[in-house]
Amino acid sequence: TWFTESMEAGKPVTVEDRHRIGVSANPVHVKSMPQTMGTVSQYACQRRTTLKNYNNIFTDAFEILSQNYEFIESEGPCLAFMRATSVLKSLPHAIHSLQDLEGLPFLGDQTKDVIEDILECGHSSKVQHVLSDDRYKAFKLFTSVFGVGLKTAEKWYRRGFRSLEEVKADSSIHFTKMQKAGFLYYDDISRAVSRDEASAIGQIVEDTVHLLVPDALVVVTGGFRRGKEFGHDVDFLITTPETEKGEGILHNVINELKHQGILLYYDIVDATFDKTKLPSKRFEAMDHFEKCFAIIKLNKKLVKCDGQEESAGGKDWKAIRVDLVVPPVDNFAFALLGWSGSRQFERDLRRYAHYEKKMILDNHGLYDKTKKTFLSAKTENDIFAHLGLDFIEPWERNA
Ligand code: DCT
Ligand code: MG
Repeated sequence: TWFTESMEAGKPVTVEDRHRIGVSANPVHVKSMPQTMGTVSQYACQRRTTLKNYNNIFTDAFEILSQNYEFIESEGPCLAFMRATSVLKSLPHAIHSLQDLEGLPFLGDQTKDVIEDILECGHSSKVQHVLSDDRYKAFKLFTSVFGVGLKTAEKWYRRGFRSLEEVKADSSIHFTKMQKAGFLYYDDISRAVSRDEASAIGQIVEDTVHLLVPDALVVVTGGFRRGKEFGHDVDFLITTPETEKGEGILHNVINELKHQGILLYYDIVDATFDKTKLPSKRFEAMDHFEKCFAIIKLNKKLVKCDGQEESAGGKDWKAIRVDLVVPPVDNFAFALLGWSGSRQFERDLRRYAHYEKKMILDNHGLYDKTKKTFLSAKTENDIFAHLGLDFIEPWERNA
């Protein structure tokens, strides 16, 4: 591993080295494997994963396989490949041989076979097989439409559809409002959102919010907070220091965007927050904050470095997917941590809290089952401290 290599090279192992690989000076006890010096933690929240990925050829393959397992509802292997992907992304070096995998968590026989294949012939036959599979191709295509999840993809696949044209042409299908927008703006929203486009959207959202509540806080979360150059949407948290001032803020922001004529689609989900309820153990469960899934019409003139790519129909705007989430100020730190992702980082934060700390973490709060009490937090730092974890910067959460 890189660790023994650097030791053989006689280089002292620095604190920075430890931080890069996510090994603290006092590694926590992990039940399922020995925690020796240089061991990569089984939890993404104890690793530092930047966007620099030395193992793309393997993780790209793993991601295709894990998505295929998701499509065929094979949960165990899906999770196994997601976890292995995440471990490889955290490594500060490329894998060159099977020996390099020794001691790494979640790199079992299944994943080793794929790596061996790629090391030997440059590609994985298993991946090639999936890429040419009818079901995989159809699911990949159908779920690329905004508002289409696994259930709908399954339905369309079973009815024999294989292309979006076939789906659109069938007059017996009832589309949701979301799916109608998904088809209408498909060319734009299936294309990645750039960082400059995200900034332009951020300016619009911020200006609009501040017009209504000057001291409201508007923070970009999701992939762009983690430093990504591209994303599939732009995620924002909006909160007001005093709860009363925030009353109706989301509805007012939406009305204002409508008034500006740039709101192409929106779906407001009202808050269903109930303080008496314990945090949910299920990660995939949606949080209870008031939120809005929207599509905003972004004038290309507002984008600093507009790409050379011609937009569909030569229009001077691009439709952008935007999520606005409005947590109460007391939950802000938890909402920020939850919405910053990555999804794997969040899953492992919760798994770590549960198994190592007997705590339940979600987007609303942190509950200590031993003390039978909620632990409050003003900042993300507070939450990491409650969990006994070293702070991981947002750009190190690309697990
Ligand atoms: N999230 C959450 N609960 C949900 C959905 C998402 O807590 N029901 C979190 C996990 C990641 C974060 O919000 C943002 O979600 P995405 O926009 O889907 O992910 P992303 O990392 O921003 O990826 P992309 O760059 O593709 O937008
Ligand atoms: Mg996002």
